[in-house]
Amino acid sequence: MTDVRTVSTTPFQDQRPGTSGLRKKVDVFRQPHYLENFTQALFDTLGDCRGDTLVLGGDGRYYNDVAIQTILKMAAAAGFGRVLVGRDGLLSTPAASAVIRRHRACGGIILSASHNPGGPAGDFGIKYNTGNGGPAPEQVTEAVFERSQSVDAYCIVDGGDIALDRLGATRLGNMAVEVVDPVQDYAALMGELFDFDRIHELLTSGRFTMRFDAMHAINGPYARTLLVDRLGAAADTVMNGEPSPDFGGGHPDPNLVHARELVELLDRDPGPDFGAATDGDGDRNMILGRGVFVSPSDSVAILTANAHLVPGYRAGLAGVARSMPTSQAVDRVAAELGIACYETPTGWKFFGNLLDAGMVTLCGEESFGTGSNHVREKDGLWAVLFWLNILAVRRRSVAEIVHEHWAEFGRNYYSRHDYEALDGDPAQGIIEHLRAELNGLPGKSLGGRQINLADDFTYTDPVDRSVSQHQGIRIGFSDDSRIVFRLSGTGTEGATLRVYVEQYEADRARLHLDTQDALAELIAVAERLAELKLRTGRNAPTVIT
Ligand code: VG1
Ligand code: CO
Repeated sequence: MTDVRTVSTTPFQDQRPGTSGLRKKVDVFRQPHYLENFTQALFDTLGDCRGDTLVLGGDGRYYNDVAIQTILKMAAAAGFGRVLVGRDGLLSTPAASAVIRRHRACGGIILSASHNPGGPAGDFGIKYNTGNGGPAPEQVTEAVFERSQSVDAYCIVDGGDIALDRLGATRLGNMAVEVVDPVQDYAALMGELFDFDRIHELLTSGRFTMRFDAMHAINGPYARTLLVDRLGAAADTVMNGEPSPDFGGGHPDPNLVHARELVELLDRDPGPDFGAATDGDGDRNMILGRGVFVSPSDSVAILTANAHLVPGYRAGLAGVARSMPTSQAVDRVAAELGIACYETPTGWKFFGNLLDAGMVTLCGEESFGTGSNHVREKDGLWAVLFWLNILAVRRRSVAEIVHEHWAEFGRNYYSRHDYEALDGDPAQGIIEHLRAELNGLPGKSLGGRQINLADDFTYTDPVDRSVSQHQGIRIGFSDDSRIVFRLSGTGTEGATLRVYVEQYEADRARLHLDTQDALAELIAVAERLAELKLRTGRNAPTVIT
């Protein structure tokens, strides 16, 4: 029997989880007792864990290895019966969700700050997922925060570090530590959903080439196993495939700015037919074709429209859901299919109840997130395989599929403008200024458009009726255009204001405009409403996606 040691501590004020777990600079997490306090607050909130199974893994970023050992020793002290930990402490976010579900664990801890940069000067994060495999709902994260504010001691077993480099079981006190293959369960699940024979045929046909950019992050081994070993893609398909603690010094965010190497490859003539990238923890995805970038909002709409071509979804979709700022492209497909489309606040945790209740099958967010009821997280590689399955069946190029989709449903021009690392007060000031204006806006005309909706989005969960307020300022116009303003809940430096702009276009002659040009008038309206230049002191956004 290993001794449990009780260590006294004092609370940290800043342990409230954001959109997706607790994210801070590595230096913050390295403060004595910081990680331990939060972990103890979590275990206290969960209650009696004796005999339970916990899943544990992370995206391999700097501090992952240290944190894993601490959490293992605290889990043993809390009385967990068994911890399933990915080899070398690694699990992508969607794979962790799959492992929780397959092994009926009570929950899991994922160490990641997702697409935020890593390394000693970068970010670290910790997130708890419940037994359904999904991010803990707000009630749970709030309870953990509450507990963190009064935690005065934590429990830990003493002893040396556990070797995590070999599969198999060891013991830590009374707890079993099982080191599992991080890819195996996930790969098996993908094989159940997609037509691997058709995809294999496409990838070995000699008429199709692709590149997958793992961005030096967690998905390298997953992509190599699935795309190269199982599906026959060329050996050089996976680029930046070795996970590294600082993501090769890069920013593991799969968008046109940070995945530039891939974007440049796709721009070459002749470039690959298909390109994709995923983020730090493997849950985000970017899809590219020759000469075309598929906006994430369009991607979820296109997957919905083509889901009947994919074995795992052939039986039909129960419904779909998108986060509030995501474009309404998928709404049009849902209407055509006669299925429900739900609008939830930003963050994957809000899809959990709908998925658990069988009310939706596919979900998506504008922030490069797509997923389904196969797990309870967004899933980057799943989205790539879904696209490959569609491409294999339809034998059309990515551009043709996108353009045909617009021709059928119209196009929702869409863009997000981020103002990063603002001072907290002016950022909050913009939201408060808009809030104060809301009542006077409906009925007003701006830039030739009539406002028919202006509110601060409140969501009532259709399943458990829980209410989430202040989820973003929505301004809707009579022509279905929208502008949304909200503050990010994942940043670690100052405040980030996100401005989301959307405009619907049905005119076939106007389906191929440059996105920023098409949205120029609406962007000007956003500027007028929020006084962005004046209040941010910036002439332009930091990042446009
Ligand atoms: C952002 C995105 C949101 C996403 C969240 C977590 O949150 O906007 O859609 O769910 O990141 O994704 P925020 O609060 O910064 O806007 V990940 O891949 O960073 O876990
Ligand atoms: Co992520």
